[in-house]
Amino acid sequence: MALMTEEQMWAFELDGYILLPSLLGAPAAAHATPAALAEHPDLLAAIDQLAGGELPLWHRAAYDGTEGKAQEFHTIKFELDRPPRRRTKEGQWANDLTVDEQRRLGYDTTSRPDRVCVWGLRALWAVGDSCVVVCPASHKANVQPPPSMARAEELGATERVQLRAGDCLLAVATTLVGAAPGSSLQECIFCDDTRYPGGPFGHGATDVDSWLDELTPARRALVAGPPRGLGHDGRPLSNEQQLAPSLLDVNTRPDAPNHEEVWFWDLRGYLVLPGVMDREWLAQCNAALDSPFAEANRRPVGFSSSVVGEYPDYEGCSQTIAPAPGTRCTEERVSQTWTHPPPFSDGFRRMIDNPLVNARLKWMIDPGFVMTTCYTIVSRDGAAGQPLHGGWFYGAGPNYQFRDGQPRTEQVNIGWLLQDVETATGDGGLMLVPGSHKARLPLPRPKQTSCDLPQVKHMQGVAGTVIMYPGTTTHGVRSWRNPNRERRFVNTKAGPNIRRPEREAAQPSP
Ligand SMILES: O=C(O)CCC(=O)C(=O)O
Repeated sequence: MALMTEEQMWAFELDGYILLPSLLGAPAAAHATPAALAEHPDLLAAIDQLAGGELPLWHRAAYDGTEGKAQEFHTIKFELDRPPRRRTKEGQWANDLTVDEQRRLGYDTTSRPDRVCVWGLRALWAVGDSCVVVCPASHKANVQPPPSMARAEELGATERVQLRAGDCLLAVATTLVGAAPGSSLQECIFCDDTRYPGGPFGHGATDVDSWLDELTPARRALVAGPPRGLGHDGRPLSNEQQLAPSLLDVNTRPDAPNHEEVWFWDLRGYLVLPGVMDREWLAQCNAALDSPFAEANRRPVGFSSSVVGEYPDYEGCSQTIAPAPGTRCTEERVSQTWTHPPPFSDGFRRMIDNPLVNARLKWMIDPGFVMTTCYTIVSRDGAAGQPLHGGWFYGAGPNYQFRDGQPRTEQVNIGWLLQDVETATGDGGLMLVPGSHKARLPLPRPKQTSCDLPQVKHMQGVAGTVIMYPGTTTHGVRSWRNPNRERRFVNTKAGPNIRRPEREAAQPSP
């Protein structure tokens, strides 16, 4: 098996799965025994490259520089967690998504600051031509439970991956995956061998500890644990009970956040709200932008090195973000749109207190959020876009976390579409890398070409749509190529109310 490329490693970390094509020919796949599939050397090599390796043990006691004391390493090794089996259920997630399963086989970004630990992997071998429905980035989901596969597809949270017989889809064990109808899949689940050492296909056997039998049932339950998934009172625990208290669990008010929306936001790092602006409101903003006042206040955005980089003439730069060939046509903006006098600013000031947007900002940031900025982009045909930026690899900035059962971020960008955006007609505009608000690896291509990675999504939509995303979701702008209409997009931003206190006037000393 060839070495995984940087792009494949990045994609696996971002989306929690990878397709390993043609590991076997179709006839060999159809006749392979389950054991042969589980032990296929190319599959094991891929697992080792994506999740294996050596963990340095950075304990002072193990390595304090004393002569003769060597740094100790732990070699990560995966073994079959259970017997391989044929996936017979179609149209449903394959994952047993109890919290217990997540802890045991999950994707762990918090144990170590220096790396991610993958505790479990799921290989789906196509023994005949198949299709797997995947929910990218669900290996990092913080919100339980996920919608059914059909609903997740409706929400646009899934991808369909076509497999030819002999291909193998390798996923983090907690990435949501499932067979589409007509698929023929053999499943092998692998587990990190040291996390749950136990007998073959059985873990945590405690009945060898006979001293436990001497304890009262109450003490025994506290030492050995109640049967998996049950509380100490013997009642089954729900997923929510096994998680930190969540805003979704306790909040039964009529304006409580919508569970699916919070799930989608946490998973994909954006939310699309169609129909926020009606025709009259759109007309008001567009008329303001047609006015001589707007014409006089449009300012081109200079070619900063962040756009042009080492390519002042866009040589080597992807056409996805370059200006029209032979031109240096740039984006234009009406800055600080809210601060301009009425009536120009009237339609834009309505964006400050829109109830649909603000209801979301309450749970995306916190109920004390503030609006921090507003600018309007009015780019002509041929205008350059912006390379991908945003995300914690690219400078200290707004972050994304999930704390106390709810999402938190320091900046939400709110994009207001003042006209339709369609890739087919040459429109450019906002692009996002879904799931990148939690990415742990930097983009695998230079900034002038990373916009062409297949994981980048062009955000199309009809006029009146609002697109919300944390500033830390990696984003950029496709160049605008439409002679019939210019780009009209308002960008407002909100964040927590972090204010520097006024400096106290120097007090004369008594
Ligand atoms: O113009 C856009 O759609 C995105 C603007 C942007 O990149 C930003 O606000 O950081």
